[in-house]
Amino acid sequence: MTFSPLTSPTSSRRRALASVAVLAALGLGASACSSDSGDTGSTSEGSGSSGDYSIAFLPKNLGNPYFDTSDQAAKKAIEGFGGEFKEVGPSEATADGQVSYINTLTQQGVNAIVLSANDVNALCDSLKEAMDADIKVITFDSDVDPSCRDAYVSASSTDLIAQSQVDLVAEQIGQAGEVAILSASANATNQNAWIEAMKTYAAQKYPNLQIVDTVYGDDDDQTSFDKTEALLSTHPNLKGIISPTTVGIAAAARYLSTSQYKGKVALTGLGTPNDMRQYVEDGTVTSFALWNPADLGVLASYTAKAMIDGDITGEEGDTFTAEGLSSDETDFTVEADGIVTLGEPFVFTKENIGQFDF
Ligand code: RAM
Repeated sequence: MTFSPLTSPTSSRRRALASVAVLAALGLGASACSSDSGDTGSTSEGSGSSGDYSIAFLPKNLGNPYFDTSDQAAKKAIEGFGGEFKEVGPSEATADGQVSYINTLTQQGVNAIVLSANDVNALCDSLKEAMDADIKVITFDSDVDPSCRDAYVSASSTDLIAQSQVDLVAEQIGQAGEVAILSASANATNQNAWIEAMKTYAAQKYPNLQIVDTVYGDDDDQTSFDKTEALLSTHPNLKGIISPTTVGIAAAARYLSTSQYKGKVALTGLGTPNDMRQYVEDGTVTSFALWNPADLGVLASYTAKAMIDGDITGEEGDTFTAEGLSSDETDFTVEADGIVTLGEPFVFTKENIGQFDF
């Protein structure tokens, strides 16, 4: 599947993107009230009738625009098929913060938990308890060990995500020089897989490009900003930064935009068009990549539904359908290790960024 609506604008894409924008403007799915798990995060209850589809989304952290977009789209999809959407999550992107929510959701007896994991192993005990209680466990965006979930909904392949970011930075720095990585949290499964693949690919394809450092901004805006400043003073010859996180790249762009490094040190990675627009327009950033986080939320919702319905079990070759993706794609097949893949990363530039609103 490709992210075709982004490459060739159609009225259906415009409608899909417009609906995301309207939901965002209304603030749906982003309301905060006190949680019953004792964490400092929050809960957002959906209003649909529960049926058999009581589905809880657990992002890495709340207040992250990427997850706001995916979870708002999930809410719409789940309520569209008669289910009840709920979003819970910690304020900081830590595994500890997620465990208490998983335990609470298990006690509540939801039908499915859909989570983006802050750690590959640390959530496993609580997720296995959830599965033992007949709760379907779907990871999306960031996986856990395959033994601790039923299926993983991935934005794209690890290699494609890694290669697109390395190619972008290589193109911007003339394929040579020092590059550093500003990641999310140190244990994030998705970023760690992408970083490993980036290092392998860069060493093979760009022998004169050296990845000299990896630092962690914890998907926290201020920490990411401070780590960018520190990177630039630690590595005076740095030519480029890759930040494979929407929070990190936005904070790094903000730092660079008013610094002496603007236009001299390249910045790319994974960002949302809305976060990055001003930095593309002011020349701080040339290009960056992502997929549509709303589509990821919708696909994860339909994966949960298919699993609750017993249409799929996570076995390779299982097929199911999803509705409402911006690509008009409907048919999906479970791959090896219970993986469902959305599509390919898309590159945003000054020329196309105006077409997107998420
Ligand atoms: C941040 C999170 C998320 C990642 C995106 C690209 O929002 O770390 O897990 O997929 O960036």
